[in-house]
Amino acid sequence: MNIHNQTTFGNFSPSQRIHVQAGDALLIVDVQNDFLPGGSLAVPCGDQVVPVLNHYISLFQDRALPVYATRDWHPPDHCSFRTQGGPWPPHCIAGSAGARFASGLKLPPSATVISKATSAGTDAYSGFEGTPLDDNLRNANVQRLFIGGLATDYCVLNTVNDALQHGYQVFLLEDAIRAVNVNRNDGVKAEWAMVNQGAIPVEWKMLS
Ligand code: VGL
Ligand code: ZN
Repeated sequence: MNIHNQTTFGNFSPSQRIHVQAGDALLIVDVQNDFLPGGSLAVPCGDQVVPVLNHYISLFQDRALPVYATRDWHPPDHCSFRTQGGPWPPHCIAGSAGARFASGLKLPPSATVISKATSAGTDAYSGFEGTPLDDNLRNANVQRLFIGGLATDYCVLNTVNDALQHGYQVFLLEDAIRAVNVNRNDGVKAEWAMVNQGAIPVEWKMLS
């Protein structure tokens, strides 16, 4: 089933092309080694988002539009770790190899990096939680966000929902997200939840 066959989204019909323009920004969520196959919290097929995101990066770079990248950046005793009673294996420990952006991700030098969940006692699945992301976007006059990355059912979901709450128009890059799927269908459920909140699902071929 392809979400694009279902309906229209707000003012957009799925056949319409979306012109990437001033006021737009690319927001890449947590494309870090620990979330890729072989990492400590591997997202199935998480590596597949990398080449697709590189296409989006090129498009935004070519138009001199801003690129933002969030990263999970935990202390070694973070509350989300099983060692501390949390749900996850230790992952994305600040400064570790696992916390580095995927080596194949062609982040431009001008990209703004946003670190999140940096203190032991609080988790943050959203790139807006406890970070300067909203201020940065406002200062850059960003109105529309094109969001992709990992993982669909956690940090992408929460970042997209917060972006909508903050008043941004959100385009969800459906070909550049992958889910953890702790429970079967968590990923598709998350996609529907984001669309239900107002995110517009797009894929590479729809942009111009
Ligand atoms: C994430 C689980 C734990 C994510 C971060 O980036 O989606 N998932 N920490
Ligand atoms: Zn985490």
